[in-house]
Amino acid sequence: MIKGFIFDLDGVITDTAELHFQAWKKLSDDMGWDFDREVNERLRGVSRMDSIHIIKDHNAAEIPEEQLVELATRKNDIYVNSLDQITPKDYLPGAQELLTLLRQEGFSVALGSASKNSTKVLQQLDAIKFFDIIGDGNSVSKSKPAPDIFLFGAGQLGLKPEECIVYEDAEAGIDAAKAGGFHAVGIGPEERVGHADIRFDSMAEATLFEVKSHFDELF
Ligand code: B16
Ligand code: MG
Repeated sequence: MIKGFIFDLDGVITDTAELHFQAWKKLSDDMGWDFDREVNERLRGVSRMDSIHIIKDHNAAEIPEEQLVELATRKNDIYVNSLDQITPKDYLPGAQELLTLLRQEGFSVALGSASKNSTKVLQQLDAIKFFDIIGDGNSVSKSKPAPDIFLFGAGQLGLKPEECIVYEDAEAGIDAAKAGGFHAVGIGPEERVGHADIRFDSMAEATLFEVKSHFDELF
């Protein structure tokens, strides 16, 4: 039986991808690096340090690990400053309604994000109240596609993976959910999240009604 839901943050609850893009773009411009939206797509759901490695490799730049950490920190400072502009108007369509309904129906709810800034983002959205547990980049060391972040969330909720549905927008996030034995809802195009148990183009379509209909025998 389904007792809990675990949500990714960026691309599921809100679209921080644009703010990540602007911060990486500023850093890349300062460094004389090429960085565009196509490369940014490859950073979806990927941790900060893995992200800078992808950007470095894309530019065939040779930079010692120590300096990469400094550069990632510089990007993060720009990103964190930009989070002040997020308001409760910035939920992805359907996300706030779904979280409200899950609270009303008494489901357990956890966050399972790669971001180390998730608490700040949830505060800006006024979304802390929707979550029993916040699992994020500070909670585990192995990032997606390892299932650790979702196993952490389920464990903290006192639930087994098969009792939880994970919402994810990243390819590596669906891999992580499946590796952990969770039911997976994919948000986004077929080529990215087509391997989820069920896929929707957007959160607006991924309602509790639709998900309950799909996993009918589990409710
Ligand atoms: P931070 P998610 C991910 O969020 C973003 O999609 C990804 O672009 C970012 O690099 C990662 O968080 C780490 O974020 O630098 O704030 O720790 O989709 O896992 O919620
Ligand atoms: Mg995401």
